[in-house]
Amino acid sequence: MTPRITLVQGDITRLSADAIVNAANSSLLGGGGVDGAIHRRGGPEILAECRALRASHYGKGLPTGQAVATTAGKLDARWVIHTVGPVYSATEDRSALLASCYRESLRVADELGARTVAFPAISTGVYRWPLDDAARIAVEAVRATDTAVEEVTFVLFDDRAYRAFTARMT
Ligand code: AR6
Repeated sequence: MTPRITLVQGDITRLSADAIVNAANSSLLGGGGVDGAIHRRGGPEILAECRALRASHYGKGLPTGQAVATTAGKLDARWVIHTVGPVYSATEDRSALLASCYRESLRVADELGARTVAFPAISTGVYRWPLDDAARIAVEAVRATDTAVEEVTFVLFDDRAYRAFTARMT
């Protein structure tokens, strides 16, 4: 099955879902953007689990395009799924890695038994991926994934991102 897709404009840390996806970096130790917001609102429990995951599995960091889950701390969710988007490159096509973030996050969601998953627009902030292209890759990747997840919500922080995703939904 492929999930139903919903678009919402707003702050992903205010959303309620089984799993909320974080646009993390490979250190798993937090950062700015949506990553900073998730750790701030979710509280220290999330970082503690990230540190433990680093120690047990990801000493060299979580590779780009992969995903891993922790508790959601104080967020209104059961899990946070951390994925590492690629930094945009104008000279190298990294779109398979961006698609992999969505596919791998949904695979982890399936392992957890999550039925509702919220995604931010991965790589479109600090990692500079052009919004229109990122929206196309995100929607195509979710539509191409066979998953038991029933609903995917893209939570777009601003109007520009919301419009870019809306344009890809037709
Ligand atoms: N809710 C939803 N979307 C948000 C929120 C929020 N609270 N805050 C920002 N966005 P970014 P990246 C949007 O930079 O490009 C971090 O430092 C934002 O407007 O968060 O994947 C990590 O630690 C943009 O559209 O993630 C990494 O080092 C989108 O989320 C690096 O940034 C993604 O922007 C990852 O860069």
